[in-house]
Amino acid sequence: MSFHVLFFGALAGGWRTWCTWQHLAGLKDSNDCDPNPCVHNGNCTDGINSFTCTCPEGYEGRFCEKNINDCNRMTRKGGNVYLSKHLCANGGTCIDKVNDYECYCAPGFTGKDCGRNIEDCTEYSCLNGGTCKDGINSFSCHCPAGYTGRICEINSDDCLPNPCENNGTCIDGVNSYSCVCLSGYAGANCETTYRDCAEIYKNWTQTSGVYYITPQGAPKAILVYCDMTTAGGGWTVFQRRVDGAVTFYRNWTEYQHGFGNIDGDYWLGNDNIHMLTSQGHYILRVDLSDWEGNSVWAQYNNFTVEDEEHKYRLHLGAYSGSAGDALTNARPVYSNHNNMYFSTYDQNNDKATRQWNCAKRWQSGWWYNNCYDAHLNGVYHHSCSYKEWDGIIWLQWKDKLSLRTVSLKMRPADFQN
Ligand SMILES: [Ca+2]
Ligand SMILES: [Ca+2]
Ligand SMILES: [Ca+2]
Ligand SMILES: [Ca+2]
Repeated sequence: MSFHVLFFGALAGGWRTWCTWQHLAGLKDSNDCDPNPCVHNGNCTDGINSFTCTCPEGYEGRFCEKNINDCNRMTRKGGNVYLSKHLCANGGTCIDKVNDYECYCAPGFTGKDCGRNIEDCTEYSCLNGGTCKDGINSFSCHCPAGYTGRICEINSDDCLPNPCENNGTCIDGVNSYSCVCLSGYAGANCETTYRDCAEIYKNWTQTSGVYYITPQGAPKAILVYCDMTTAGGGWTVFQRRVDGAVTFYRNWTEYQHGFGNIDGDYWLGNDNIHMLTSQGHYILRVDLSDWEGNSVWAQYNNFTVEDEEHKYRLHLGAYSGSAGDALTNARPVYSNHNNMYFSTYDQNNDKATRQWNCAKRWQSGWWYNNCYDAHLNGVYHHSCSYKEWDGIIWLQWKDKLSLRTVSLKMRPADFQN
């Protein structure tokens, strides 16, 4: 009995297994991999009424239909899982590919992950020796002294504000400048002035010509002709007659301020002559020539001319020279000019014994006495024709004949060339 029960028990269990097998066999399970349900070349494994897709790298999903987003790839480090931070760095845009990704980099970056800053500096980026520093899609220049601008292209203007004094012209350099000085000025900034032609001779040039000088007390520089050759040079010429182009029949104010052409016939002006002779001990030199080509000279020590208040009174010391002394040792019948006041036709300060206005009578401005032995501002005659007093006269040389050229000049008594 017991065996019987056991048998049937065993039989019952076996039956069920068998039945299951019989049942499945009876359905004849088909190949679920035919046709291959796996896309993207996934490998299909048939199961009982099922299949399994083994996907190639880059795909997932039941049918391998899903392209894994490689832009959100998780990486594993030290037991932590996180989204890779290095995918498309520096603002690059990630495009998913099959088992791959591609980065479209922001401007200025390159590399698989846009991690590399493109070098924007070339040897031509910065001019004039500037140093280039790479930036993001840009560069900056560190400029050497004297240059500015984005690429050091601008030579900064060292002439602003103008460092040159006395109307000197500034020439911009590289982190430097140079001044082109007006005649009569010198020094790096044209700051040096000269009080007379003797200083120009000693400190600047020994070439005769027109220069600016600034006598002590002068409100501004004045143009003069410097005679740098006669008797050692250094002469400040304050009167000159060479061609008669300028009339010397002028009024008080004109003689006060000066007139004429500085490179021809001119009178420097009584105020200027006064300022010049007030600077120290000056000597006066007179150079004369006649119409036959002869020339003579005269010099006087202690030459001074007083100011306007004292009517530009003339003072002269000892004479020397070859012309004869027509200014201080005049024959008594005529005139000694030493200590005389200046006269013009509109301001008569002469000592004429007749009822004359010497300046008007002889058409000149001069240190008249009664009226003259020397008359160097007289009318210019263009020939040697005898004029009997009228003209440019130096009585002690040519008597009453008018001369061809004359110049009056001064120089410090202690001048040494
Ligand atoms: Ca199957
Ligand atoms: Ca992908
Ligand atoms: Ca760069
Ligand atoms: Ca410059």
